[in-house]
Amino acid sequence: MTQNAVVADLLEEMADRLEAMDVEYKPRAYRRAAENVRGHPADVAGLAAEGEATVQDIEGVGDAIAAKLVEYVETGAIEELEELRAELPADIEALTRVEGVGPKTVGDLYRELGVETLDDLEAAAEAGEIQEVKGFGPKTEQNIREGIEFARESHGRALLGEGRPLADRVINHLEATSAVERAEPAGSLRRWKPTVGDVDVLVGSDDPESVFDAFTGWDGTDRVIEAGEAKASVRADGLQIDLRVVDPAAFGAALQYFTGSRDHNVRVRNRAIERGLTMNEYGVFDVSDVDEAEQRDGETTRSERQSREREDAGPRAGDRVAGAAERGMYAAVDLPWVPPELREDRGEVDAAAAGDLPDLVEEPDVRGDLHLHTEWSDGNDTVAEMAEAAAAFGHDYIAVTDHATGPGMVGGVGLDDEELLEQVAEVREVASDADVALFAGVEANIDAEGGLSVGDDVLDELDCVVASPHAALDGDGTDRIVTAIEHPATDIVGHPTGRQLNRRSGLDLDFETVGKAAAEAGVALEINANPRRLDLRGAAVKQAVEQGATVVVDTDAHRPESYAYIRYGVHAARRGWAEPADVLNTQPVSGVRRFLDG
Ligand code: DGT
Ligand code: CA
Ligand code: CA
Ligand code: ZN
Repeated sequence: MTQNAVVADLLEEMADRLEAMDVEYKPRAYRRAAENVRGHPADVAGLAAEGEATVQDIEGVGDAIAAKLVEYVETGAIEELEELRAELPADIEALTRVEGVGPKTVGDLYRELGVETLDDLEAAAEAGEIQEVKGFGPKTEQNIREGIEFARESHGRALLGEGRPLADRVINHLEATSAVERAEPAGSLRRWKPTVGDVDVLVGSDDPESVFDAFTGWDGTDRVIEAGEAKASVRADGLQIDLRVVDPAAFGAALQYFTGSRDHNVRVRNRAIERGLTMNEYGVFDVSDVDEAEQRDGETTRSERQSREREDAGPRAGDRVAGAAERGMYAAVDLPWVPPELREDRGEVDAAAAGDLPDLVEEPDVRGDLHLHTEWSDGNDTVAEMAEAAAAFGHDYIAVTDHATGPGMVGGVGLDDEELLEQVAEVREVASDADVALFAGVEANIDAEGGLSVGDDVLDELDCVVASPHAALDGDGTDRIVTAIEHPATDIVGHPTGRQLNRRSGLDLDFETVGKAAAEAGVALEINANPRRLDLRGAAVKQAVEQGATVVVDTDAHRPESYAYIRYGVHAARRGWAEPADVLNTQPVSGVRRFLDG
């Protein structure tokens, strides 16, 4: 997104929210300004930096809106917008994707029924509550109900954090069916990609019919989309699940094929071709006695590949040399098994061939969580409760890192310097009698210049300083983040890009530069495991770790249940080729203390 589009989106959100609050005239003015900003040839943020007078040259931008644009450029936020968001905490962008639901409807349904999300809207419609609201009727309610699914789908990709639990549930159900020999997730879900197009599940069975019956009859299934001989698709929780059932003798081959990625599979298949073998979803076959024409060199065009795939789908020729186990598929082309998280064609096949695959970090390696919130800021629970829950989860240590005040913090959420010192005292007291070690910390805001929003004397009192960007999250942020890394008090950079999946792409960072700076300063780069963020993402982790940077997998938990998000972060680390030694919180508490002190 260009800067102008970002600014236009904010103005449009202002318009929507003002309209939802039944404010007159202003929404139209904001929409008109948004349209003109979007189409303006020059960089509007740059104009705004020159002052209100300059930005008023844009058609439809009067003094009030000009002041907001200048405010945004200077502070990274528009205070009135933040206030409107706090006053009407509904996901207006998602809700207005439902046909027939405009900002006014969002305002009405929030005030009358507390509807904030698509899930809330669906629940209210199912319960017949919407038709009871003044100005609404059964017809409107019915239309809303029918529009919700499309609104969800139109969003495109689902979060891994939604797809994984769904896959776990359906696989549990299938495994209880006696006809199922093996059931595994496949596709992007098995590679732990942060977003998934659908949920792919693979079953090995001699009795596909019983498996499909169990699948389409599952009580989690909302609707059967397609039910064929070898594949069925259903909709569940707003996601599509594709189930394929294969002969157990070919399960490993199908698992390898349907895990992807396509580009990874092309590389592996080329090794088969080099060895006079064919490789497809049914196995690896030695065709040297069967069909000379099948043997080609590694360079194949896309259309050749596609025509071969069509042939492969037919009867299998030659002797099957692998197929039941996935490991055997790789062994047949002289490779060790490649963990699914690495199968993105980022050099993993060459590394495997050279015996250089990383020894990836695993979920049980993680011993603590260094970024979480309590009721001191916007968390749900006390310090003592979060400590107790961490011990129950199996952690050895946590850092309590509530928000500090500063840019991006709304409605008095963050702690000022005095409150931070009070909290340190409480953390020390809880620590004296807890089953986990506690670090007293803060999540400080990184301002537009890379400075931290907490006084230096207070930072000195804290064990663990997480510095995070919360506002002005677009454009190149490399200098800003490097400045924050170089602040002597910074221990961890939290969610370094500030991205939110499906919502905003966050800062552009040069991860080589950031990784090098972090390595030099002894600062850890966070892999925020919250499934809405997964920030840093795998590719960025790989670049940073190659520069010698340490990463840390944190959940940013605001309640005890969120400690379980850690697995998404660990798999993001694995997508970044991280080994245990690259990850700060695989260390025992003594090692972490040394890192934080250093
Ligand atoms: P997604 O669903 O968009 O998140 O991404 P994937 O990777 O799960 O893609 P999907 O669901 O279309 O297919 C699952 C895997 O199956 C994919 O990673 C590779 C494999 N696959 C599916 N269709 C083809 C194909 O026509 N050719 C090749 N080479 N592989 C395929
Ligand atoms: Ca998929
Ligand atoms: Ca699929
Ligand atoms: Zn946080």
